Amino acid sequence: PSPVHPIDLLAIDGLLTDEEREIRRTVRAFADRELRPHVAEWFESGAIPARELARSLGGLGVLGMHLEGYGCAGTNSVAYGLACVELEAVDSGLRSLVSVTGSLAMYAIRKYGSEEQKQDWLPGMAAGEYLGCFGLTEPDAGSDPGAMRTNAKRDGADWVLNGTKMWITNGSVADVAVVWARTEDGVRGFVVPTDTPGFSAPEIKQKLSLRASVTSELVLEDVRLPADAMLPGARGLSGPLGCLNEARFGIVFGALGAARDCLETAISYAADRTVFARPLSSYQLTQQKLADMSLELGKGMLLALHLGRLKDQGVLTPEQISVGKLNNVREAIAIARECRTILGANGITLEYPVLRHANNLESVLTYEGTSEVHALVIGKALTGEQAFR
Ligand code: TGC
Ligand code: FAD
Repeated sequence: PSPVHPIDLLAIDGLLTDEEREIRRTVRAFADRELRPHVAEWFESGAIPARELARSLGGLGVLGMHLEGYGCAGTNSVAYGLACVELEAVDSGLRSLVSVTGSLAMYAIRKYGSEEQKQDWLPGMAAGEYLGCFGLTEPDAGSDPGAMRTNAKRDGADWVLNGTKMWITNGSVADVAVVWARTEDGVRGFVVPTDTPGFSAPEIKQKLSLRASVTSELVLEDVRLPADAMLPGARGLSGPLGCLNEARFGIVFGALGAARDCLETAISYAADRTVFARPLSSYQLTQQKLADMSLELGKGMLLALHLGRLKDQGVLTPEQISVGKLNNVREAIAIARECRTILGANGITLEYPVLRHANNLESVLTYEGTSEVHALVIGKALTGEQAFR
């Protein structure tokens, strides 16, 4: 590659191993072949072929790819992050499908599940035969999951779950839901097959963001589960929050994929577009915009890679993940919006990806901890004072 490659000006590629580059190449080729040609249509119609996608993503090996055993690929965290970049360079909704399946639902079962739960679900989820979702947020408890109302009560040996979860990715298409509920013993996680009587998952429509992703409500009305449906290894909020660390990590990388796709589009558009008799790319104002965006993309990638190396050494902290999520999503959305200005009116259509990415990033800024929540996590680390409540 040329030393001034617009998308890798800092030659960060040289910091990756051959295996990481190879995994990235494979995911990028798959994304270009199987996903990119269809994504504008999925976004416009607000419908994705989730089951087919899950099977092809399972075949690619990206579902739970950084988990060990049970049919999972067991790659390092950096390789997982790079896969997220390539998927999100197509659409945040596709990275979401992978994040929620692998980093939330599968991770919860892998980390906190019984041997039987792992055997029952993980190989099928890794292969994309079963889709998973993760129900933490409720209509009145988003940033403050400790305020959840969904509850699980004992009835003999069984558990009976009641409550409502909201904004749940993959909800209506999932075969299995990991649902967090209040019990006498604190918050516990439950593995809920979605065909259990009393469980329903109406899809949320009229979204203006993440349209190429299924988002649903989960309604639990006297959902009766056997005693062994509870995840034995998770007790208290640290259970679900431990899963969020995984998905947030994927977003630290993934958001930069959306930003990269926007910047590539803007650079190429500016070269082709003539304004006042010269290419748009020849104007200083345009070059200033492109230079600033390239700086933020490069810094964001260095940050992501640093956090990935820390994660692979087993020393990454939640506060460091908050630094990455806050910075990289904030910069990605700023880049997407700036690129939209370069495309002028063409920037508002689905013919180009920039406003689709910008709209998607509104969700990414909010889910997995809003930017405000991550600022407060960092604030607490800096001052020792918690300002959440
Ligand atoms: P706090 O009192 O601080 O902590 C309660 C317990 O949890 C532990 N803990 C963590 N453990 C692991 N990882 C973390 N990041 C943790 N943060 C806290 C903590 O040590 C404590 O443990 P213990 O044993 O002492 O009980 O909790 P708090 O109620 O004050 O809340 C803190 C706060 C606000 C940071 C937290 O609640 C939070 O992160 N809120 C945001 C919620 C959120 O991110 N929801 C995301 C839902 S899933 C989703 O959005 C999926 S979208 C994915 C997609 O489509 O891609
Ligand atoms: P609120 O918590 O009501 O926040 C509203 C505003 O108040 C925000 O700006 C917030 O930052 C601010 N705020 C909150 N607390 C404070 C404070 N202490 N100080 C200052 N400001 C504060 N959840 C799941 O469990 N599973 C999923 O799969 C999932 N997928 C999602 C998919 C999409 C497309 C979206 C949009 C959301 C998804 N979510 C999911 C939910 C997501 O995690 C929540 O939306 C998020 O945690 C914020 O909660 P909320 O929307 O209730 O906002």
